[in-house]
Amino acid sequence: MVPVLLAAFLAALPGPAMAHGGLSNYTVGETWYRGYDPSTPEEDQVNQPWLIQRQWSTIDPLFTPLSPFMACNDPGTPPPSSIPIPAGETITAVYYYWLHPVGPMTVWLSRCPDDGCNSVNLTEAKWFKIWEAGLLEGTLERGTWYQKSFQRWDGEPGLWPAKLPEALGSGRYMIRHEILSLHVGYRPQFYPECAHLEVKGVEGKGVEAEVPAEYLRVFPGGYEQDDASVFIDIYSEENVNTTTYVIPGGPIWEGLGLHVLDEKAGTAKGEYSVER
Ligand SMILES: *[C@@H]1O[C@H](CO)[C@@H](O)[C@H](O)[C@H]1NC(C)=O
Ligand SMILES: *[C@@H]1O[C@H](CO)[C@@H](O)[C@H](O)[C@H]1NC(C)=O
Ligand SMILES: *[C@@H]1O[C@H](CO)[C@@H](O)[C@H](O)[C@H]1NC(C)=O
Ligand SMILES: [Cu+2]
Repeated sequence: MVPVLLAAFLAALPGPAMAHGGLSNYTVGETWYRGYDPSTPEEDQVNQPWLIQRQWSTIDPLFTPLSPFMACNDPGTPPPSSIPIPAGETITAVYYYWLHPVGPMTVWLSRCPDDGCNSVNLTEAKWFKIWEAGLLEGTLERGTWYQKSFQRWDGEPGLWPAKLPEALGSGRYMIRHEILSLHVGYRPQFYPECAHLEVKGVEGKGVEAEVPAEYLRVFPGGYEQDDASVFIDIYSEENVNTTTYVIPGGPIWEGLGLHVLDEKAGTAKGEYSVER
């Protein structure tokens, strides 16, 4: 009886509620940029001039930080276009039906060579973190994670704004959004997606060229297989009173000049009005 009721309950939930998820669209100011959609045919999307996001084939997560697709998901094929954006501007990632509540969210940038991002070997790309948010208050299990404030059950889009450093050099970049969901003990779920950016910033190289090596990460490899922030059971007895959580991937380099704490305090909803 119980399984039947459960099935009926789940069937009654809106569309993708059973599923996992991913980053659907981006906005910069009033402009929408459509991302890849794994639920519509590949041939309608790859090589389309509007595509600015690397291809991801499924809303399912990667279950290990050693996945060869940790950088930009599977298959991570590059798009034909990129999002034009000034340095210092905010880019907002748009998700629909993000339903997981626990774990950190991070945003990363990687500068591409002058000939663009398409030839980049993703497993060698060096990324620096520009945004992060984890546990905002309370304990690991019962407290509030930014991811929980980002969760939307009502079909409205979840909005995730992040500001680019103001002193970036003009050029091509990849931006990588990663949600790490920790609602299953010792079974992390990684949801990375990448888009291509054409940044108008300072001439030539900017602050990105100065990021110290210890702040750069490659994926896979950016998180250790035994990272205690990745392999964690938030429900364990030893964690029952734990109110701190170290976001994996190292800190954000202060030299980037980002006001990270202000952004962390912000809420994931209601900051922008969105036309769907
Ligand atoms: C947002 O993404 C969805 C899914 O990829 C797509 O169907 C929709 O057209 C996008 N919205 C806009 C305004 O581009
Ligand atoms: C990408 O880089 C990895 C690691 O250096 C290397 O093993 C692999 O052969 C490279 N792939 C291509 C297509 O060059
Ligand atoms: C958690 O806190 C409660 C209340 O202070 C205490 O009784 C309990 O022993 C603590 N448990 C652990 C594992 O620290
Ligand atoms: Cu999921």
